[in-house]
Amino acid sequence: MIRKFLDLGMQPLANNYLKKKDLINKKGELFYHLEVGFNSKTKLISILNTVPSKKMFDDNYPYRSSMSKTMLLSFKKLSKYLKLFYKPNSILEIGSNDGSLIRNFSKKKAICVEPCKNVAKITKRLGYKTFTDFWDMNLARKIKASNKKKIDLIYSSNTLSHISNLDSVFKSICHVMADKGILIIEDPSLLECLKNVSYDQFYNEHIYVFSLISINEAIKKYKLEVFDIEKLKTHGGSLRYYIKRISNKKFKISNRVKKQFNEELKFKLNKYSTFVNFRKKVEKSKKNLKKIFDDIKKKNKIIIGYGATAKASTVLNFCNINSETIDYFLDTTPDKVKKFMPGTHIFIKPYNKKSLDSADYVFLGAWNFKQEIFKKEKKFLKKGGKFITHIPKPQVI
Ligand code: JHZ
Repeated sequence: MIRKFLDLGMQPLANNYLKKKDLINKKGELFYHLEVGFNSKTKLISILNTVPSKKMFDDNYPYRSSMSKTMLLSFKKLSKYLKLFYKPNSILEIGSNDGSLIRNFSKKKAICVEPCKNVAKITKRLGYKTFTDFWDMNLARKIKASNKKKIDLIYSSNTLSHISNLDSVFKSICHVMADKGILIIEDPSLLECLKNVSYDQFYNEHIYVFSLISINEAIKKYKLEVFDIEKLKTHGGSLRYYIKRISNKKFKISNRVKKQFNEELKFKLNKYSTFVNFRKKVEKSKKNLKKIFDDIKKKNKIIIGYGATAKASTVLNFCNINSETIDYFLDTTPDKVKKFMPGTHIFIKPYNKKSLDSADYVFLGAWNFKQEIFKKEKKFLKKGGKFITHIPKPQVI
């Protein structure tokens, strides 16, 4: 049974950046009710009203994983380790985006899956075999038919949590994965999300926010198990799950798996009451963030946003903060700039080094890249510029 614990209000699609003509015509902006619930049987945390995949991941999808050095470095490091340790003869990436990970592998060994045609074009152009379909059994059959052997290594980061039918996800993976193959998935960690009060991890694309407990429940009926786990700093704290078939005795279950289980149980991620407490923290966070913005605006200071993220869209729409408070956002993504933030209609300017000169305060939309951004914006900080963040609690830094 799914019990609701959080209501983040009516929200626009978090990656639906608007053109000027969309604002004038008041067209093209779809809203949905963002509610989040806990399934007491599966221990899965999910949004309650899903938006059809085709509406979210269309052929104008703007997100590019290569926009952050942190992510490129993380993918490079992982690729090196995988090649050295697992020596895969074949690798399949589900949700390959602009190829930030797959570029580290040989074109002969790799297969990409990316449903957004505009994004898939990038890996195709680079010479990688790319399927522009959603991940399901039909595609798994198509891939199996086009390959002589089953796949050694399947990798998916920030994608499986975006697919509502998890049974189809894992069944399709089992269909193409070799008996001794491994599956590695990477997604934001529910534990870190709760610790950081990062309620902005819940939005239309994040249908689930996984924990080890819930992943384990979801995969066991497919005779799969997690044999290792890595805690990552990326995306505000993620977990990288190493999964194998239970029948594959080549790898032992690492102590790290037990440790993570115990940590999650200690935090009571298997109990509804934990999430009710979380809701109270979210309400407090909203109140305090609004107060920070109000106090700054009373002093007639200029606030801009940094990183037009899906998360920022969720926070601002939930807290009713719009273009009256934030003058504009800065972003490096070509498909986001010169457009308007969903719902709040804050303009997005292309980033350039001088962009921060006119701002007194900068709202950290990409708070998950705080270190990378602070390093880049030393000059702004040195001259007394301040950042506003809501993670782990609303504050001015
Ligand atoms: P970032 C997206 O979420 C959507 P978002 C998706 N659902 C998901 O799960 C995650 O990604 C993985 C910009 N930026 O990664 C680039 C700068 O401008 O936090 C991006 O637009 N300058 C698939 O949108 C944004 O910030 C910089 O120096 O919440 C970061 O978006 C840096 C570092 C980033 O994901």
